[in-house]
Order: sequence, then C-alpha cells, then structure tokens
Amino acid sequence: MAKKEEKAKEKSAYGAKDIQVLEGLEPVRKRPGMYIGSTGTGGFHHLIWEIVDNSIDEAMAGRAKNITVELLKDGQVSVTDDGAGIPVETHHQTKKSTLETVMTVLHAGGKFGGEGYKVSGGLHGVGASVVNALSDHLKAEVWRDGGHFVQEYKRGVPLSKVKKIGSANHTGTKVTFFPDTEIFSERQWNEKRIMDHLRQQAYLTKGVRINFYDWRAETPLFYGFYFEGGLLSFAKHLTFNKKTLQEDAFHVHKNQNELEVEAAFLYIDDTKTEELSFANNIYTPDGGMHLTGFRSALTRTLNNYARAEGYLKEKDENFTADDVREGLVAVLSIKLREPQFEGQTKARLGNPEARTATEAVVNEALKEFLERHPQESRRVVEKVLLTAKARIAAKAAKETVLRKGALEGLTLPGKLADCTSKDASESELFIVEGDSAGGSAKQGRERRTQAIFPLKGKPLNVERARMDKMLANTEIRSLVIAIGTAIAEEFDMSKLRYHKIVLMSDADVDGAHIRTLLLTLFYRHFRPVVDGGYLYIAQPPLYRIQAGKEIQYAWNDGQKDKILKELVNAKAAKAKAKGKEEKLPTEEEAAEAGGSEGGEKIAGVNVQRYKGLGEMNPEQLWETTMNPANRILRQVTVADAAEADRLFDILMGDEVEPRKKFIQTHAASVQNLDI
Ligand code: 28F
Repeated sequence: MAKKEEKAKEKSAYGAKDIQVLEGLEPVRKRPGMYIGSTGTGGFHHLIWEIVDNSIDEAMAGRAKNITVELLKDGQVSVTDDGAGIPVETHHQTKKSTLETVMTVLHAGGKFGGEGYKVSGGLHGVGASVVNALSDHLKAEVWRDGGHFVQEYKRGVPLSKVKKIGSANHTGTKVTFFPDTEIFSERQWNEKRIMDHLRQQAYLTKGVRINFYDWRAETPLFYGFYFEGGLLSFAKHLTFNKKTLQEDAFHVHKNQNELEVEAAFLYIDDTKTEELSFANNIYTPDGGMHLTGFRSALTRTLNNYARAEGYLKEKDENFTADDVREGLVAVLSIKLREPQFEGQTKARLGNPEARTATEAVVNEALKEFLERHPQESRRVVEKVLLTAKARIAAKAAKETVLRKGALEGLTLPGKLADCTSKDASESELFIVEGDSAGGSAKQGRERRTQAIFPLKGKPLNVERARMDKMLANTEIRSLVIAIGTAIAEEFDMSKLRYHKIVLMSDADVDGAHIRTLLLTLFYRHFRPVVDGGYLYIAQPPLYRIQAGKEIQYAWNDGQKDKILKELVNAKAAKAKAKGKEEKLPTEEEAAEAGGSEGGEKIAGVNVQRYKGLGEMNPEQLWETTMNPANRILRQVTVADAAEADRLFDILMGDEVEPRKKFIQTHAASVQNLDI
C-alpha cells in the first residue's frame, strides 16, 4: 500500500472509531454526577482524585514510588508517576493501543484490568476515561520501552493515534487535563483541599512520595508527603498536639483471607473520639463493616484483658463499645476485591467479610500488644474503667431521677413564686441563694414578669455533690420543673418558661460555690439555655452609701471611694457657700468618711457593706439588683459555664489532690471550703 493511501485509510478508520468513543463516553457527559458525584466543586476536585488513584494503584503494585501533582498557571492540572507507564501496544480485546483503551473506554480499569490490578471503588476508580470525557482537553504521556509516547484528546475523543515523540531512559505516566467549562460550574482549584487529600493518600500508601506544586501564585507552593509509618504516622499526626496515654501507638497491618487490613490507634486524655476509616483508600465517613469489626475487636479484647488482669472484678459489668471509644483516635484501612459502598452517599462499606477479617486481625494483634505494653495498657484500661463508672453512675441517676416522664404532670413547686405573665419572652426567673434573700426578692419583685426560686444553700453547699447526686436533690428537681424544659431525652427547649434565668447569690465563697454548681448544672444539662444566652448572673452592689436622704450604691471599692469623695467635696462646697470657714477635707479624711466596715456613721455619711443579699430589704434588692432600669446583669457565656464545669470537678470531684492544690493556689480568695 502506498503511504498516502495508508494515511487516508487510517483517517477514515479513525472517523468510525471516534463515533464509537463518543458513544461510549456519552453517558459520562450526560450524567456526570453518576460518575464523579457532582459537577460542583466536589466533582471538580474528584477529577484529580481519579487520576491520582491510578498512580496510587501503580504504587501499590510496587512499580511507582513518586507521584507529582501540579496546578498549572492556566488552570490545567498534571499528574505524573514513575511507574511502568501505561502499555502502548495493541490491546488484544479492543485492537487499539492499551493507552487509548484506558483513556477512552469506560470502566477500562476494572474490565481490562489484569489479575488484582485495580481495586475499583464504586464511584471511584472508574478511572481516566471519565476524567477524559469531562475534560475540554487532555494529554496522556507515557515513558516506556525507551520511548516517549503521547496521545491527546478533546472531550474524550482522540485527536490522533498514540505517537512516539522521543526517546526515554526512564518509565512513567503523565496526564495533563483541563476540565470542561461546559460541565463544571465551580472551577477553582482549592490547594488546601488537594493537599489534605494527598496527605491522606500518602498515609494510606506507606512508602509513596506525593509531591504537590501550585504554580499559580506569585511564589509557587511546594509540598511533599511521605510517611514511612503508614497509618501509624497517620494516628500520630492526628494526636500530635494532644496528651496521649500511650508512648507507642497500636499498629497492625496484615492480610487475612485475601483482604488487607491495617489499623492504628492511640488513646488521648480526653473524652473525644476520632475514627477514620477507609476502604480501598476511599474515605468511608459513615464507617461500615470494617469499622464494626474493629470496634468489636477493641471492646472484646480490652474486656478480656481487663478481666484477666483483675481490673474488672467478677461483679463488674463489661465495658461497652462506647466506653472503649472515649479518647480513642483510630485509623482503619481495608483493601478488598469488590467493595460495596452503601447508603445514600455511598459512605459506608457493606461487605460482611470486611467485618470478620478486621475483627480477627485486630483481636489477635491487640491481645499481643496489651500483653507487651503493661504500663500503657494499665493507663488505657484505667481510663476506660473511669468512663464505664461515669456511664453507670449517670445511668443510675437517670433511672432514679430522670425516668421517662418522671417530671411530667408534676405541678410547679410550692417554693416557686411564679410571675403572672405566661409569655416566656418577658418572664424572668431569679434563682436566689438563701431563704431570707428569697423572701426579700419575693416582696421586692415586679410580680407580673419576675419569678423567684429560693434555693436552700446548705444541702448543696456542704455535701460534696456529684452531678448525679445533685440531680437526685429535690431542690434541683423542683428547679428543673420550674424551668419547664425537662431534662435529658425529655429536654424540650420550646418549653422554656423564662427567657432570662438569673443566678443571684452572695458575693462570698459560698455564693461562688453555689454559682459554680448551678453553672455546671446548666452547662451539662441545659446547654441550649446557655447557648441561647438565656442565663445571667445578677450583680448586687457591695456598698450602700447614704448621705442624708440621698442613697447611692457602689459595685466595687473604686466606685465607693469616688462617691464618698464627691459627697465630702459637695458638703464642703455647701459650707463655704454659706460663709462658714471650713477647710476642704483631705484625701484621707474623705476616705475615712467611708470607714472600713459597714454601718459607720461619719460626718453624716453612712456606708454599709453588704455581706449578703439577706441584708438588703426588699426595696433595696429591687432597686439595685432586680429593677431592669438600674440593675447590672452579666450574661453567661459558654466559656464561663465551661470553666465552671472544670472547677466543679476540682471542687466537688473524688480526687482530693487537685482540690487541695486548687485551694492552696487560691487560698487568698477561697476560704471556708470543706475539703
Ligand atoms: C498520571 C496517572 O495512570 N498511571 C498508570 C499504569 C501502569 C500499568 C497500567 C497504568 C494493564 C492491562 C490495563 C504497566 N505495566 N497515572 C497513571 N500506570 N495502567 S495507569 O496498566 C493498565 C492495564 O490493561 C501497567 C504493566 N502492567 C500495568
């Protein structure tokens, strides 16, 4: 055949094939969401994941060690690996070059994949052809067999045959693409998102180096991800700024019945849990069978160990799965032949064999790990014991106090002096320390909108009340009924009876103590009340200053001194105006007029220092602390309540040492505490 003829024939043959390719990739362009999730920013980035996936597969096959991802200035992305290079010779099934087959035939990865080559991940791993179909243009380059080959495409359709354009002394594959503007609405590469993904993939594929270049900025960005330790490095990374209970992380990596299981975890000194699970390198946010297997292995093995070592006594109940999860930071990765992703968002692994394999691998390795690390095992088991204890105590408290409907149908407690308004938005509840202050508050209040709940200080104050005991306290139960929302599962914010709940206690240690208790109660059991800004602390004045008929109040010493000075000066000025010779008072005299203790009467000025709310008569209490026109209310923030919660454990917990330490360091401000 003459050269010219040959060319012409080739051209026409290509025309026919073009149509085939177009038809083959049509479903992808018609319904991109089916293949990459969406055409928004998620799907846009997914294009990179698909191409990187192929390089990762090549790394897992042991042929590639380096992967490079580059964001080019013009919006193109290129991915390069140093694997064997996609074969370019004719594929026996398609009779086209393997490179072209991989790039243009849907599901080529799975369909044409050699034994165990590609572990397809449902939505993912459908491969290069999908990216090609959704790219305005794409260029595939291969270095292999001493040659540099290239083929370019437009929206998935080859522009020519695979061509050899040079020689090569190394091997690898490079794909450069530009997503189709017709398909994607959001088209901004997010370098942070890309780096997070690449870091994650580097952890999941130990020993592979992933380089990232962002050439778009004035100063290009470069990152390299390489983790010798795989998931072990991952678990350490997740806990790097946390206090851990283990020196060595648990780590296992093993094949089990043709499934590959890798897991790593560390316990941290916290109640939080972080479990990341992956199937075929795909993140499974909703877990699934692999995570279920991991959890049962962890629960069972820790229980066995705790029993064998005598941490759990015969009478003790077993740790629950939730007990062993508190403070756990774990990463789990499984690789299997045919993963089934389930659920609305395909975010959960459904294969039952993943459960049995993971459970078996973790059971065995963890048993050995615990026996080898007795010190760390002790710390972990003791933490879990504490969690279990708290759970049992909380449950007991709930059963006795918070039984379903226990608060239902109960009438408002007799000690509550309710307001007449039924409109929560204008109603205020004052929780007042002590009966006498409670009495004054009842008399002084504005009855329509202000309700008073007098709280007996003593029982709460003296007892080293744990939260569960506290809930068992009838005072607190009455208070819960007064607030209206009920508690725990029954909690219903819409039933809140007052939009201002005001804690009113004395400005002394006992008052502070009661306030801490109440803040902790709200923080733990009425969090939405705190979050919603419905909780306040009343600020009663410290001093009452009377000069003749004029009464003023001061909330601190500075204010008091200022008022006194003004009074004395005014008096002197008045005397002068009357013509009497009287020298102006000195600073000391002015201060002296205030006296140091309440009740002194100097030069017609009376200063009273309030030791407690009880010393105020109803009018005074109204004027200074309850009247919306004059009062100061401090809105409680979540941070305030959280701090109280922390103090609560120190002040009221079982641990004597921290309480001693706390009191020693706060000795100046805290007195009369019963230790
Ligand atoms: C930038 C993206 O896609 N890398 C790839 C390879 C290597 C092989 C391969 C890929 C074989 C039978 C299809 C080479 N030598 N990077 C990549 N690297 N695909 S994709 O094979 C494709 C399959 O049908 C490869 C020997 N075996 C496999």
